[in-house]
Amino acid sequence: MLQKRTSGMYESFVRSGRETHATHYCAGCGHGIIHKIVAEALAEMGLQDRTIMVNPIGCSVFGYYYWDCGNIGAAHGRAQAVATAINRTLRDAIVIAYQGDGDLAAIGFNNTFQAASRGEHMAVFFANNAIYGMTGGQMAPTSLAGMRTMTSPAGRDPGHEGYPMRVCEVLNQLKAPVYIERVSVADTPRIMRARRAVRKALEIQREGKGYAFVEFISPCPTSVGMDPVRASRFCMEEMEREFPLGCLRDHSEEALPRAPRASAPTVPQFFGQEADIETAAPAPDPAFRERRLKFAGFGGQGVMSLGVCVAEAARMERRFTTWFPSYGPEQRGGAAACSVVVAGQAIGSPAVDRPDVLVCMSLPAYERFVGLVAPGGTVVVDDSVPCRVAAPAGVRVVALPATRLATSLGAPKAANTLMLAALGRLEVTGLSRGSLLRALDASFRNKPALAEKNRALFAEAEAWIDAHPWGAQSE
Ligand SMILES: Cc1ncc(C[n+]2csc(CCOP(=O)(O)OP(=O)(O)O)c2C)c(N)n1
Repeated sequence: MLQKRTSGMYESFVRSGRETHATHYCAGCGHGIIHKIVAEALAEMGLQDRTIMVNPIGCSVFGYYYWDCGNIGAAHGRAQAVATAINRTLRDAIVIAYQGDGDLAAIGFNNTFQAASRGEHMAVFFANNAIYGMTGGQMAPTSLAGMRTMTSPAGRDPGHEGYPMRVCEVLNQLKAPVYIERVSVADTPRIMRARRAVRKALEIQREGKGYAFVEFISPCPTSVGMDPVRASRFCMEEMEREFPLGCLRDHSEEALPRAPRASAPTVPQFFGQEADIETAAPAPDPAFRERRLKFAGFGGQGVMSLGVCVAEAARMERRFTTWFPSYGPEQRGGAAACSVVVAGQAIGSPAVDRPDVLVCMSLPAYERFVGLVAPGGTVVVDDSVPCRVAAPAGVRVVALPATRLATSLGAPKAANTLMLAALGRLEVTGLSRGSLLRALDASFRNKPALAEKNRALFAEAEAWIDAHPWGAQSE
């Protein structure tokens, strides 16, 4: 049966255009076997069209040349973080993270542990060959005591390098995982057992029951410096002593399928509960043009709360929104920036690399971000900032005397409120003046005197803006 071609794999592997029917794996490598049994299971269970495989770094990085399903690459060790994002966005997808021991148990261990602890809905296939294969045989967390590797030429010394890490046993301390099993692909009976484990893990995904982890003891003849037969014996005799095979946990009977996503998820409010603020879920509106905004300045200038106000106004209008802060190391005076996205549908990433709108309250902020503004975008800058760096072509720059005006009105710390008014007048947020003002009010809900003062400042800023048409200031 294992000799048969499976439709879970492509017919040819066009990796380099030379040998399209051969794999890039060395003779006797376990990765090829695991690829095959995973592909077979996907095809036979009819899951290919729903599956997204996440391949991080290691010998299996080219998984996408083999598995005929969705594939996404991840940075070294980050497969389960990426798998988490996919699975939370595409809830019907079957998500698989396929990782080696260096990837999963060294650089990526925290990702592994946290995803397992959260009980993310994914199948993790962990190829443990006790060594870093791709990079030429360095010691891995799972290298055996006494094992010679490139970085432990005298043999792994537990007193110096620690003991081999038993990942299944560590994960078995956690509450959330549904299924944890260690199998091997070192000989045919073991491969048959491994096939069952793969199907079990995928079954758990199909039923939406949670986190399933399968470790494969897998030979790496090249890096352990043995021929394929000896490398398989090494797996069965030495590795299995350290990593006993078997099922550590199977809660698949008791585990409940995950509940469908609530049609109206509760929305956290940026400024806490308040009776007159609606808490309704965002209303999808694909026609709404997504706005990506960046607010930047020094800590203490209020750029963070300015971003929060815009996000809160968006929430009040039942837009989808994110607010994503980025702090410098100091709380006061250091660089501070935040990104806000206002959208009519679910937001893929809260990071704003190419803002449509940039609000700058300091020179370093201006110089750092102005070049990133998207064509057709707008920069609103405090006029104390000398704009020596030109904005990209097609980007309008508007200078507002926010700090000067706020100071002359007796509220030097409220320059951010003036910026908010400017955003309203410029109509660059896609949000109404009323919502911006209500969000501003909400931000001072426990300080009525300040709320009133800021409402007045907002109006003063608008009056100033109306008296100084933007056209005259644009570049
Ligand atoms: C951030 C980063 N650090 C280091 C590397 C180098 N690197 C590539 S693969 C690898 C280890 C892979 O070993 P493992 O996860 O055990 O997979 P195998 O190749 O044995 O299947 C390392 C350290 C990298 N690509 N990226």
